[in-house]
Amino acid sequence: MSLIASDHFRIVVGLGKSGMSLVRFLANRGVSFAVADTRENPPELATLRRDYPQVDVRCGELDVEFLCRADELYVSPGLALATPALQAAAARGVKLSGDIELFARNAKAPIIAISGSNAKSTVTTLVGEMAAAAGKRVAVGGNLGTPALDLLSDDVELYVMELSSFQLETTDHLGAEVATVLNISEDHMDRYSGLPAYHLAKHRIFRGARQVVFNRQDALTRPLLGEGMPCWSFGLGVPDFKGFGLREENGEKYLAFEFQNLMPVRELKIRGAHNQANALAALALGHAVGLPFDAMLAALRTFAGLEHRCQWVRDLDGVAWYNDSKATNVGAALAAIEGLGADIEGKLVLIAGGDGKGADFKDLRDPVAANCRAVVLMGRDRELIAEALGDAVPLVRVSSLDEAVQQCRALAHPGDAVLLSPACASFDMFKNYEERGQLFARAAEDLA
Ligand code: LK2
Repeated sequence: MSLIASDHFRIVVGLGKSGMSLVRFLANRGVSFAVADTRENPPELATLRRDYPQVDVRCGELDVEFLCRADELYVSPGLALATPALQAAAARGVKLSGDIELFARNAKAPIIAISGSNAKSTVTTLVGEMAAAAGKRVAVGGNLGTPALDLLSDDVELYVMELSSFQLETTDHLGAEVATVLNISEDHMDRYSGLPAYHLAKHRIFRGARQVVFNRQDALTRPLLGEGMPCWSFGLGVPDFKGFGLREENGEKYLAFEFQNLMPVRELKIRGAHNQANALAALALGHAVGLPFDAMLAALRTFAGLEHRCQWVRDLDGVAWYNDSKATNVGAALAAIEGLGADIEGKLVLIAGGDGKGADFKDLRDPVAANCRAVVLMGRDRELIAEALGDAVPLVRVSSLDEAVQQCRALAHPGDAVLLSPACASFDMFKNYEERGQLFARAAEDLA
């Protein structure tokens, strides 16, 4: 039975991946709806016309009168709620909502909800594998992979959801069994007035949550209204009551819970301190929903990391090539530069640049000076990065990814690593970060 009344009229605003999942959901439940998109030719238009020819679709500039025919709009995460036409409709009493709100209203199994500026895909995937290893019928998706509404099924026992700040902005009441904001660092400053507004959007994940996981090393991840809610924590320090952390014993470093050592850190396949924090966060989330430690640790031992996330591509003439195209903000690039930089004999040759989304790149300067031989800059905001880096290391400007790869080959010495970790979104030059990563990997593989 659907939990939404069918005598109402809805409009799906934005016809991308999640827009299409909304269309399927509403159509299957017999709800009357229309579709609007700001673009003349949205990506899923052909699919919509083929599968749902009866649906009214309006492309191009949003028409307030049309939007006001609906009592609820389901707004794409790609469209700012501050868009004047949306605000005009809201002022006339139209409710602004989104796919995650609809998902939360209809999900019948517990939800593990994961947000943060970085590592949310890694932790979401890890928790999903932990649940599967524990024999749970688990559904994993949201901001990564399958859109939330496509996961809904009466067979599912546990939902593991990655949620972006944009998705949370259109979600009133998530009601997660356990929710976390893994970390907060600057991102999307083209859509938020500043860090406080971004922080506020992320913290909507805690609405209606029964338990919380927070990061002891990042105060911005603590819920402000945590009273009465069971709180678990993770961090790289020694853990205390209800905490996951690291403990050293006889020269061996362990993942630990409270006063119990769980597993030597060296058994993890994913490298770097940030990945140890990711493993601890996943353990905390899994423990909160009662997953047994043996299954969770087995999943940790086999997980080798995500595509486009500091992914090894090839070795050539003593140089290792890594694809970290998923680094779409400064915090992510820093984790890769410091993590990989500490792991290699030589230095890094870094490829950075793209759509900086209004970021301040100054935090890159010292880690780049310490870890990089040179930086190859591309994309719309390359001069902003150049300015922030100053004379820390040699800078090379290029106008294509292929050219970047050629330059890296010439710059790198044996023992070095080439790292694509752009600290920027890809939309100025590519369809998305996946396409950027694939083209990089192909260009690197094609080097003779
Ligand atoms: O900001 S996003 O959540 N993701 C990008 C980022 O983190 O910068 C990914 C960057 C990359 O290089 O791949 C985001 C941006 C734009 C979006 C979106 C999510 C546009 C969209 C859906 C989701 O559809 C556009 C429809 C507009 C009517």
